Amino acid sequence: MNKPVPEHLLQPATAFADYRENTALRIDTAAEARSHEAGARVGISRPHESAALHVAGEATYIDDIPEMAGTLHCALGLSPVAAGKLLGVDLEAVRAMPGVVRVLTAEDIPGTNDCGSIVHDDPILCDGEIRYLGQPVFAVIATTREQARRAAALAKQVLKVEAAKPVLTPQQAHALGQYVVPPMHLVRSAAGLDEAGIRAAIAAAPHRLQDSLDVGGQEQFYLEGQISYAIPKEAGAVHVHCSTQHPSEMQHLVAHALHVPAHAVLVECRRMGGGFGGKESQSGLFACVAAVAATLLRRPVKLRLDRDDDFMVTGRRHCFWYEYDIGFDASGRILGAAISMVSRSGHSADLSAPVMTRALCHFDNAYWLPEVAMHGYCGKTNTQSNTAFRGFGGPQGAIAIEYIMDSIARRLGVDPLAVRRANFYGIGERNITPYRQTVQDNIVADLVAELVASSDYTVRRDAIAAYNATSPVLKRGLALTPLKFGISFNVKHFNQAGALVHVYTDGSILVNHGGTEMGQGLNTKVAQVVAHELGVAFDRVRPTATDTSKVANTSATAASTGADLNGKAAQDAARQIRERLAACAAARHGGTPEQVRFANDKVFVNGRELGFDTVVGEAYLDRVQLWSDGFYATPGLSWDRETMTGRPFYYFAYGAAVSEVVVDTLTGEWKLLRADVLHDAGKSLNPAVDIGQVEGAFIQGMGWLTTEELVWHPESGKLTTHAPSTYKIPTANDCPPVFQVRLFDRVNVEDSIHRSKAVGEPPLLLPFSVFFAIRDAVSAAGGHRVDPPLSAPATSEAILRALSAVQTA
Ligand code: MTE
Ligand code: LUZ
Ligand code: MOS
Repeated sequence: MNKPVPEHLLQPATAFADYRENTALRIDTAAEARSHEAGARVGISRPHESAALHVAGEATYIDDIPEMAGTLHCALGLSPVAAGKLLGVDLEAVRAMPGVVRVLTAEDIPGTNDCGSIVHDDPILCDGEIRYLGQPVFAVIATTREQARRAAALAKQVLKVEAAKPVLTPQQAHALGQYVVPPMHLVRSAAGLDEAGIRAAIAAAPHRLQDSLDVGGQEQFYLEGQISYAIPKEAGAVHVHCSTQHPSEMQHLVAHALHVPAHAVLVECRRMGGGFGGKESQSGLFACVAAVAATLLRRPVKLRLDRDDDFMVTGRRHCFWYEYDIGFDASGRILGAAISMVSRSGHSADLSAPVMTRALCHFDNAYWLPEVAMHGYCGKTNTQSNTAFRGFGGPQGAIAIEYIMDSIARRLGVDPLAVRRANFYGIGERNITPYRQTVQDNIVADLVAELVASSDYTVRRDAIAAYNATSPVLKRGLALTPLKFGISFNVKHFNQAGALVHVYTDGSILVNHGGTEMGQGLNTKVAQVVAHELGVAFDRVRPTATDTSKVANTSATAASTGADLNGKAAQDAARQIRERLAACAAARHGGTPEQVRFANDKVFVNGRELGFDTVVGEAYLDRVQLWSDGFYATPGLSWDRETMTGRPFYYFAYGAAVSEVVVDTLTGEWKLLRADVLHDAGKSLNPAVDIGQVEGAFIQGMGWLTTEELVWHPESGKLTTHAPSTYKIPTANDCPPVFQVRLFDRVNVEDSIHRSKAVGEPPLLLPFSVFFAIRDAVSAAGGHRVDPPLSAPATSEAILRALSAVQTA
C-alpha cells in the first residue's frame, strides 16, 4: 500500500517531450487563429472530439457500458489442432463446470453458420472441418466471464479430433495450387506485347534482376480487443453493441445467423479502441455468437476476448512472398517487370481478394512501369484468416518495387534516390498506371525535392559515408522513400455514405453518419464540416454513436475514406438545413435567401445580425424541417475486375520520408536517429489530427517492418507469438529523437471534402525509409559491394543474417 512511485516514472520520457515540442512547432497556430476568427471551422487544428474523455478515462468503450441485470458472459472453446476432422465434443463435461448456463455448437445457430464478408466460406463455429489452430468450436455461456473462460479452456480435453497435416506457408499453398479465390493477372504493355513478349523484353534488357522476397504479416494490436454485447429485444429483435468498423456488415451477418430480417438487428458503436482494419470484417464472428446466445437464452450476453484468444482466433495483415524478374537500363530505369505475389490468406477468403487487388495496384507505387506482368495468388493455409490492416495490401505491393529500386541502385553503384527519381511517373507523359488510370495530379517530384532540401539529404549522405569509413562496428544508414496511394474502395459500390443532422430548437446540433470512430478523428472532422456549413461554433455540434437504425446500408469505415465519404454526406445534410434556414430568415427579415450568411454563431440577413439560435427558433415556429439526411457517392469511378482496368481511385495521396539509422553490426541492434516526413493531406481538415495520423502510421509501419515478427510452429501450426511477451510492437520510446512531420501544402485537384485528402492509411508506407536505411547500413558493412538479402521484418536476427551475407561474400 502507498508505495512511493519509482523516480524514473516521474520523469517525462525525453523522446516524448521532444516530440511534443516538435508537433507544436509544426502547426501554424497564428494562421489558424485568423481563419477561425473569419468563421472557418475546417482547416483548423482542433483536439479530438473525445480527447478529454480519453485522458480522463471517461470515454465509453463497449466493456464500459453499464451491464444490464442478468447479463451472461461468453467464452470460446478453440481447436487445439490446425487441420483435420472434428469427430465430436463431450459437451457434458463442459456443462458440468461451475456457472455454465449453456454450451453452443454450430448446430445451435438458427440461421446460416457463416460470417464471411464477401465469400460465404467462413463458419462461425466449426462445422466438422478443422481449419486452423485457434478456430472457435463451441461457445460457453456462463454467469461470470471467469467461469465461461474456465469451461472453454476444457477444449483440449473435450474435443475429439482426427488431426491432419496443416498447410502453413504461402509457398506450400502455392505449390499445391491451393487458393481462397482464383489467381489474378494484371498484364500490361506500353509496346503492345503479350506476357511472353514482356518476359523476352526483360531478358533482353541491358541489366537484369531476378530474386525473391519475404515480407511478414502484422497483428493489428488494437488496444480494445474484439468485443460484442448483445441484448435481446421484443419479437425476436436484438441490439448489439459491437466494436466494429462495419456496423452494417455486422447487422447482415447477425441477421443471417439468426435467420431474421435486417430490421430486427440494431448494431451500435460509439467508438473503438483502435481497429486498424482488424474490425472491418472480423468483428463478425463475435457479434454473431453473442447475438445467437442472447436470442436463444433471452438474456444479455457479452463476449469479450482475452488478448491471447484475440491473437489465436482473428487474422491480421497478410504476409507476402514475391518472385520477380526485372529488366533495367544503365540509368536504373525499369524497362520491364514480372512479379508473382503469394499471400498467406488463411483458411477463408475474408478480404483477401480486394487486399491482393490493392497490392497489385500499388506495385507501381510512384513509378512508371512500361511493361508489367503481375500475378497475385491468395494462398489458402491452415492459419487464422488474414484480413484488412492499414494500407490493405497497398504496403505489400509497394514495398516490393521499393526493394527492387534499392537493389537496382546497388547493382549500379548509385544512390537509390537517383534510381527512384529516374523512374517517377511523369507529368503529361509516362503517367498511365498498369491498371490504366492516368496519374493526373502528380506532385511526387516536387514533394520529394522539398523533402530532400528540408532534410539536408545530400549533406547527410556524405556525412554518413564519412562516418562509416571510420566506424568499424556501428554503421549508419540513410534512405528516402516516396509513396503514392490510391484513395477509394477498390470495390466501386462501397464508395457511398449517408448522414443525418438534427438541429434542435435551442440551436444545438446532433450529427450521425455511417462512419465509425476508432481514434482517427473522423467524428471530429465530420463535426467540423457540419459546424462550418452552418457557421456555428464547434461545441454546438455533438457527434453520436454509429447506429444502423439511423443511417442504413453503410460501408465499412476503411480504405481511408471515412472523412471523404461521411464528411461529404454530412455536408449535404447540413447544407439542406442551412438553405431552409436562409429561406425562412429572408422571408421574415427581407433580402434573398442567397444573401443570408452564416458565420461565428451569427446569421447575417438583410443588414441585420441575428443569433443562430434565434433564427432556429423562428424557423421552428414557421414549421421548417430542422433536420436532414445527406448522401454522397464518389463520382467518376470504374473498375473491370476481369481485365483489372479502370479508374479505381478518385485521386492519389502522396508522401515521402527520410530516415537515418545506426546499426550495431555485432548485435544487430539498431536505432532510428532521425526521421523527416513530408506528407500530402491535401488542404487538411484538421492539421493536428492529420499529423497525429502520420506519426502514428509511421511508427506502426516501422513496427511491421522491424520488430513485429509472427511465428507459427512449423509442425503444429500454433501461432507461438500470441501475446506481447513474444510479439513486440513499438512504444512511444521508439519515436526518433528528431521526428519532423510536416504536411505538404497543396489542395486536392479533385472536389473532395474541402479539398482535403484521406490520411488514414497512406502514411503507413513512410517507414519503408526505416527499413531501407537499415538495409543501407548493412550494405555499408560490406562496403556496398553486395546487395543485402534482408527480409522484413528486419529483426535483429534478420539483420545479423544479412550482415553475415554481405561480410562473407
Ligand atoms: N487511427 C487510429 N487512431 N486508430 C485506428 O484504428 N485505423 C486506420 C486509420 N487510422 C486507425 C487509425 C485505418 S486502417 C483506416 S482505413 C482509417 O484510419 C479509417 O478511418 P478514416 O477513413 O476515417 O481515415
Ligand atoms: N477495398 C479497399 C476494400 O480498397 N479497401 C478496403 O478496406 C476494402 N474493404 C472491403 C472491400 N474492399
Ligand atoms: Mo483500413 S485497413 O482500410 O480498415
